[in-house]
Amino acid sequence: MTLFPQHFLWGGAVAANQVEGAYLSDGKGLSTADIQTQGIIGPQQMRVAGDYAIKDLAIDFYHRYPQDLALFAEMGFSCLRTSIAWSRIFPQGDEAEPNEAGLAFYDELFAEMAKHGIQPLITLSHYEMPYGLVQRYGGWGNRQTIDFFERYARTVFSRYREQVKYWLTFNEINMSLHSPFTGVGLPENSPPQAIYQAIHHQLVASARAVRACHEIIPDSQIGNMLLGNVIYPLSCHPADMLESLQQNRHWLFLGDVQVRGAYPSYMQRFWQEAGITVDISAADRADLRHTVDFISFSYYMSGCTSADKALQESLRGEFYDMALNPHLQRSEWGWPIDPQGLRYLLNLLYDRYQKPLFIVENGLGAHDRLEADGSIQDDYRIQYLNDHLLQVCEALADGVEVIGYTCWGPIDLVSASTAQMSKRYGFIHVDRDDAGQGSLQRRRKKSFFWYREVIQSQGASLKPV
Ligand code: BGP
Repeated sequence: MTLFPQHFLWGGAVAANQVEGAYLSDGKGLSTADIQTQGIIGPQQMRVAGDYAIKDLAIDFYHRYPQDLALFAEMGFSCLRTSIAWSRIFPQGDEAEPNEAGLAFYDELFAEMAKHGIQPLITLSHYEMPYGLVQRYGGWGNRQTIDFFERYARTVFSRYREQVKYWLTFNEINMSLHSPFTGVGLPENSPPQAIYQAIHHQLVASARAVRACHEIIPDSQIGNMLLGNVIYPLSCHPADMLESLQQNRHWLFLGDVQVRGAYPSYMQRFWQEAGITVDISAADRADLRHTVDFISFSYYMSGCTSADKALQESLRGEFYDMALNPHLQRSEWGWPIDPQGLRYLLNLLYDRYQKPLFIVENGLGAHDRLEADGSIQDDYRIQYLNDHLLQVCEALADGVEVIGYTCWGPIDLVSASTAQMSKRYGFIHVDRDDAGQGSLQRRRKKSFFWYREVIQSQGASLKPV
């Protein structure tokens, strides 16, 4: 078996709004994530005054990070992916000066990570933006938001230039096509015309952040972040093959822009046939030429598509309109489990872009049971991660350049899609339930010791299937 390279970055990934809590502390403004009290997918229940949301406290990482980082270090993490909450730095989004208390929090967080030799991988915007920008400017629908974002990005690059060498621009940038409020701060029922225009503004902002990062921190690397939405044809019928090519392009075009610096030609036909006109200026095209150093992505599942839309609808799963694959088992939340899909995706992206790849999310959300002796025997999680990591080994053997792996939620956190605590991903259990009850105590699960061994042995301890 090919083992992981020596400088491979091992760790976990979290997002500010799913762990920090302290949602209005030290001058932080409301973010779009604070507004979505019930999760990011499906019918939105927007916060009204007096509402409670589980993320208001989340797992209180804001105050407990020293203890949590010590546990990550105990597992041998060389990297932790988290995000900066934009509204801690610019509470309303359009201020001329940043909020010093917000900046100071991340100074301390990064200093603590450095003590443990944990490299930060920082997402500039993980499913959140200052809500003020939505209320006053219409979110990413407005070009001015590009300038506000650039100001924010330059502020944090300048402040943390010594501490942070790995950056990501927008989390799962393709998500806006499914959940426009989450991705671009537009109403959920926005027409495709408005969504593609907002996405375009975000792509320009991403490219401007790449340029700023290269200027301000020359020894840094900055990547994009895609939801690895692999879609297989439901059959080998040529029409199904073509349909899967088109469906994959619906998310890959974002990677094409961020990696190659221009829209791919197939988008012209797509927009034309859909009656969409995206306003792209000459200055935008020049900005887009600033391309990422590496590609990062999340991978949880694969899906299927068919040219026969009635058939596809009849096989529809839990995730958007993807049809279920009859060959795959599913998680308790209905997400198809497909380890080989990860090898497929790594090869697909490497064939297409020949850039280093970073797997920045992967994992199994599951109910855990606390045994009478206080242990958690999460063998299902171990199995899931073991099988996926074996496929990363296969991709390495295929010659794919993979620079790191940060599995999702190394510590239990609030689910993005459902706002549940009970959908657990962690190696570390957090005592808190869906109603917000619990001591917040941290406990090592069986998988904690398993992951520690995987990291220590550079993958040699993985069990062949
Ligand atoms: C990704 C998001 C994460 C995360 C993960 C798991 O789409 O980037 O924020 O939450 O999915 O999803 P969930 O929390 O819904 O189980």
